[in-house]
Amino acid sequence: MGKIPTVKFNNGREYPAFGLGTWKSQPGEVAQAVKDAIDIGYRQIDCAWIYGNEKEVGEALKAKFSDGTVKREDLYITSKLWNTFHRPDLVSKALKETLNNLGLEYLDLYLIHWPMAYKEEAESFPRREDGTVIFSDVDYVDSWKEMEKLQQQGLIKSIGLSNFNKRQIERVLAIAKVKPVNLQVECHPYLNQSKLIEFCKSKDIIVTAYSPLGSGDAKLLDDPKLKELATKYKKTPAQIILRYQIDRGNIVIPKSVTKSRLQQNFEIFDFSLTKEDVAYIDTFDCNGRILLLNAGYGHQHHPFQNDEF
Ligand code: 1BO
Repeated sequence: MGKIPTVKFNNGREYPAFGLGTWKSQPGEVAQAVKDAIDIGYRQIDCAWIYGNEKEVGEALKAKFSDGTVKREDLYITSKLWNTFHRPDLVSKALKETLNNLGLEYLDLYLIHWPMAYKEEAESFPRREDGTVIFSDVDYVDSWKEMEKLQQQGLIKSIGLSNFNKRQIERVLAIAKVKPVNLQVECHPYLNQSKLIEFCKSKDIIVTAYSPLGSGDAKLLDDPKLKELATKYKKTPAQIILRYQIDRGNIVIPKSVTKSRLQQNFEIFDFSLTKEDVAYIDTFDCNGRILLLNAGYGHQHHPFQNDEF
């Protein structure tokens, strides 16, 4: 079994190019999944306040520190600032809640989860009686300035963005004293994000692919062209898709709570795809975005409303 490759952020820090996604992992199952993943060799865990399971992730981390499997400095923990905490005076409070949930003194990477701010200090999706979400007009560039301060205070090693489009990243870069190191977006063969990745490379920003295996309804995993590639490399379609991201220079964070699948997803460091096969998989793109975040429709900062990438 090969070693997990790393990427280098624009601040000089190395980050594992592979980690465990925890979005949609239920509180009753995520702790065991994190423990199993660390035992298998995973060293990056991707979290977010909105996933509602950070406390259980924290319990698993504590157990793995206590039994001596890993030390804090062996792990790379990411989390994300939710939309109801964008207002500058709430950013530090939100980070501290996440640190408290996870039982950590610092995060390795903290991202603004979405460019849209929602009404502050209410429920996570504050809604009117008609069901529409109540927005806030806080501008994410002001939240970014607070992220920079938290990094200076040593509470975060690196800062970045998630679900931002090119124009929104440019707006952050225009005011940034600290450049974002990372952009986390939905990315898989049916939504390969090539233009956005090319743009990020030109700005020295590493892309993380979330939902790398698609929607989980097996549509992508059953693709006959991927099955052919899997046969050629003696791997599974899932392993081909995960390796595809690593061979493009991206970080990939597949989610699973099943030990055998955690193990299978990890077995991708003993081979690589040829350039031709990466280019071939690029041709599968069909603008197949799964997560549109309809709850943010109509917001001035919703990232996917126009033809922008
Ligand atoms: C609402 C969660 C999106 C993926 O991080």
